[in-house]
Amino acid sequence: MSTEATCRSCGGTALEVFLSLGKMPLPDAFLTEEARSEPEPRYPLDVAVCPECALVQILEEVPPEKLFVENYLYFSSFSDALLRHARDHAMGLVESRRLGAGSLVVELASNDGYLLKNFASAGVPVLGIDPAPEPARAAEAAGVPTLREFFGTDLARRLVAEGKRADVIVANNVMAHVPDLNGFVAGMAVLLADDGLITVENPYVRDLVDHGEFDTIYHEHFCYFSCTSVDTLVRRHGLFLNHVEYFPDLHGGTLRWHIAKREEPTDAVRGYLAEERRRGVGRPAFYRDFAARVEGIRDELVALLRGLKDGGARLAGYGAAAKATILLNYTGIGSDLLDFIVDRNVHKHGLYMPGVHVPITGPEALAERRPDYTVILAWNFRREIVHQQAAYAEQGGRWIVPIPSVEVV
Ligand code: JHZ
Ligand code: ZN
Repeated sequence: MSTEATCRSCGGTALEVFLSLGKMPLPDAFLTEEARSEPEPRYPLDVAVCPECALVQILEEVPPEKLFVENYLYFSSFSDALLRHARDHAMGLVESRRLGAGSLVVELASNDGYLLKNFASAGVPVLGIDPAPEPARAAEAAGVPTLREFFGTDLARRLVAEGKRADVIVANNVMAHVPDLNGFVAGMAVLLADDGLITVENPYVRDLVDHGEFDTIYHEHFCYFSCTSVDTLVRRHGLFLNHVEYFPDLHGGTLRWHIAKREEPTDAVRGYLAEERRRGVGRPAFYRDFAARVEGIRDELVALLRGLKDGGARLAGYGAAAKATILLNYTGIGSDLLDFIVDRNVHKHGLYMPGVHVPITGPEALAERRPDYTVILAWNFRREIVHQQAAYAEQGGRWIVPIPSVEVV
């Protein structure tokens, strides 16, 4: 299906839609008890690829204030695996970039300070930028100075006028969150010192497709990246994609792109770009069977849960993640099947899942209420969750993993 929309990166007009998930509620718009009786806004969720620059993107543009200021209770620090990943990244940068008291590290979408606190305790000056009030407050409390703003060219110019230039800019899971993608990248180019380094992490769109990760498509994520689309995007702003690292277990498969003002590509970058050309990651054909595979996952999961429920089993979910909102609303799995959802994030306790209104509570409910089956909705943390909840399985509880394929563990 073609559309009227223009590409967020190159402005091209030949976008091809390959998946429509229907009208979805905002993924982090958890509801209070009282709000459950009020109508919830829903927005169409259609995903397209731009054959001109390879960028995958959604068509709908919900204002970022609605997504990240009014409705955002995501705190990075509730995953031990993610904290380890962040610490390793920070310590690696301190060493490889020889950072010290005269350096400046800026993180865009610094959340609760999960990453920058590592630089701060190594004596490296930091600046966090994040518009989400609750996580930013936690960052300040952790000793991470945080500007509560959206990042773009204007803010970058203001910081430079104050005499600030970044030796390192880190942008983890945020480049997908900005409607004005070019303004965001241009801003990074303005703020970066001439010999500085930008690292950007995001889930890899190749893995999203290969592993059927349809539930990571939601209104907070305007774009879904490959090396090809990132390379084209940053070049437009005088920046170069020089290196790539792959973390297969992080958020369903994450790439970390190293970007700088001088062109010095490693073999890793050349290898990824060649492989993406070979597989046609920038071409519509790569995405054409995705919708049918997503429907297959949906039908299989619904049939499994219905069958178990009809047989008298009690079911629950683990992980009130943004992706859980999409999985539940797209499949129609609600309170008729799941009694409750547990999550370690205390800010979500007592609230209800958007759209389907399943109640959210703490992980101790698994031991107390002993559901027969628990669907791991935060399947990206499957390993960490199963390990942490070993007692649940020892007491006879079973796990169901929906993605990359429906599996009873
Ligand atoms: P998690 C978030 O998406 C939001 P979400 C955001 N839009 C984004 O881009 C991606 O991350 C990258 C909980 N949990 O991280 C914490 C436990 O309870 O997959 C979270 O609520 N126990 C910024 O929301 C949820 O699960 C645990 O042991 O889809 C996971 O959400 C662990 C590890 C997590 O992201
Ligand atoms: Zn494009």
